[in-house]
Amino acid sequence: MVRQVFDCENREIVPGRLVRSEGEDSKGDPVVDQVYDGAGDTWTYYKEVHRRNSINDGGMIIKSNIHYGNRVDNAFWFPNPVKQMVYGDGSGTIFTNLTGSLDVIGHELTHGVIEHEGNWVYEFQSGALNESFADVFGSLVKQYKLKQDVNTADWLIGVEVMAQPNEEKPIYALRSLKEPGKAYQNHPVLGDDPQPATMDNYKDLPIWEDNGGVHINSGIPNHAFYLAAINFGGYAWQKAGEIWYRAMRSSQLRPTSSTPINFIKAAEATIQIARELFGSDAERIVGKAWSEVQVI
Ligand code: ASN
Ligand code: ZN
Repeated sequence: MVRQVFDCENREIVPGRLVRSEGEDSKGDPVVDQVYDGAGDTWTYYKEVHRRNSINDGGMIIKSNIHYGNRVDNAFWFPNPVKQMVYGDGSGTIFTNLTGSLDVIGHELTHGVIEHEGNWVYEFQSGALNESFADVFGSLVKQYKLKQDVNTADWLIGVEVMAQPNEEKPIYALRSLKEPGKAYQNHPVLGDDPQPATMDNYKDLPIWEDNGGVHINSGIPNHAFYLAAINFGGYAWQKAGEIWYRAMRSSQLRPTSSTPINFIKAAEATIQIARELFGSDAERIVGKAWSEVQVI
């Protein structure tokens, strides 16, 4: 594994100043160390569980930029041709510094992995699948690191990075795969968690609202993954995670310019891969999960 951490020193210029390279000791900024360790945990997850060598499966350097801009409330993968991670420090109203949650780091780096596989267009159902797979693997990176089984995992994204503006009504997390729509309530800026868990609550949004709801309708495939993992039991990365990983790489989920992928195609691909990898019981478990969220 090869990592580099860059400090943007509150400017919005990428890359920032190189402050830590692979194998070097920590130099005192805890944010540098968090992102260095989190990138390492993500690399280790993909290598040990799915035998993938880094974001491009070709050993590429994982570059992380921290202290990006002034109190920026976001973290994101800068796509091709930059191919680097960027993390803001958070405003203290919505988020604290975005390197604080390993599942957020795993989520963002998974956007890089997806770019090198199906490269699912970031809008409507295709974008919601891009978001969902980023959440699934973000959560799995954390579960693997903590060796949590499906029952001990919290299935939440971003617990540690949520600012707590209201002590009486704690804000738990940014998203929940277990209970989409219940990650937070009465947030002073974000309001209530808008995620549906099933297709009867699918939000048909225009492109200018969250790219057609990519962070909203992702609750549906997120919950399908959760239900499949719970029914397999044990460690989620061993069966459900491997099936979803193979689906991410599958030719079945390669979009063409005329036909984007969608939830039904993701369901069909994961069901078929479940049978090929683990047999008919697995096929039934994955099929039941997608039918419980009303995709099939
Ligand atoms: N943090 C966000 C995400 O990874 C950035 C974005 O909206 N693309 O989904
Ligand atoms: Zn994302």
